[in-house]
Amino acid sequence: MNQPDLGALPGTPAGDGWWMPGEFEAHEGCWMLWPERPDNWRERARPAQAAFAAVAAAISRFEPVRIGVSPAHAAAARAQLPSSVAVVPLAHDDCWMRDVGPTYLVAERPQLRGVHWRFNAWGGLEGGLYHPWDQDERVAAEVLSLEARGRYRAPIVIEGGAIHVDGQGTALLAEECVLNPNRNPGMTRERMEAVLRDYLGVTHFIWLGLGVYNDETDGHIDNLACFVAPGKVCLTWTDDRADPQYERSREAWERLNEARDARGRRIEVARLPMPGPLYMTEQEARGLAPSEACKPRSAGERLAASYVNFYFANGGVVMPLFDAPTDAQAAEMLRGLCPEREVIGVPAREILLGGGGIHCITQQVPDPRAPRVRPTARGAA
Ligand code: KQY
Repeated sequence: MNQPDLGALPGTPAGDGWWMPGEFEAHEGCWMLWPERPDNWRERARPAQAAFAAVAAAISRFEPVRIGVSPAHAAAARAQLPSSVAVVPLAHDDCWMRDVGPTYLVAERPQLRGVHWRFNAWGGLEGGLYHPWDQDERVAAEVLSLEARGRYRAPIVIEGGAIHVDGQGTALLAEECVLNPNRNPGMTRERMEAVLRDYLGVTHFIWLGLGVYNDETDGHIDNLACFVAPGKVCLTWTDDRADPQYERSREAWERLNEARDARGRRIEVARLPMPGPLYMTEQEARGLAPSEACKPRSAGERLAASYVNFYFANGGVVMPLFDAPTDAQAAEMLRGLCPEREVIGVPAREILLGGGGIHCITQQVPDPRAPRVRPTARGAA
């Protein structure tokens, strides 16, 4: 039973004229969280902290970055981060700002609001990734309150990494995750679409099936495919028919080729090569603190690596580096897809070992001053 949330706005974003813009649109800045827990991040999270600091430094070349840090870690984080990155005291259980942070909304006026989704650590007590998650559940509300922005409390469990939009009325989603009963048991696709229309201001859905093989989020879209512009999607891809990712990507490719967006356009699809396959090593697994509170990880586990898990910054693309030959191919493709942006690679294996990528650890704050027109339903554009 959802408790009434007295600090939340009444009504719904769409009803009030708000919508989620595309990530490729102008930003005011970026939020991140600091990795701290020794049961998810090896060697007391030191290698992950170095990787997060490198991501923050790369993004801060393009836009302001704020990073939420538990008070006990504030001094150590400050010492590891460049002075261009602001450190903000913020309690959290782990560090996936994409998933626990607000989904920002824009309107035809220079302000922002945010959606505070319900969070259950990617599946709750049956199959979720850690417990408790009560501090993570509050991160979106804390961030919006720090920024004095209006907050809508959504009635569903979902994570930011499960949602991509084109900012013109289209949402791109994966069934494996968004319709998974471990998030919202008993919820139908129709009801889910109705809630997402209300809270994202979208009018049209492109549903893909399964996400990336062995992705512990149950197939977040942000690891499989993303919009690089309205009408243009990039998809993680392998030509190896024997790889378990092949069928997943092939099916997504077919669905994207058949799809239309909210404005009735066909989707142009670019295939980004998949790295690896990559696996956790003995040494990496040995560096994790044993714990009852966190999903165990072991040597030999396939890692859900994907170049689609990059971050759009103002004038830049910050992409994960995993594996030299495919890194170069993916970077080349992203330069071709986003010729007006500088593409920067940041080593991301340490982030991958914790179960995600650069997109998963970031949350863009849209620029509320960018001129925008409210998306309209198909045919009315
Ligand atoms: O895909 C994402 N947005 C987040 C990955 C979270 C993994 C938790 N271990």
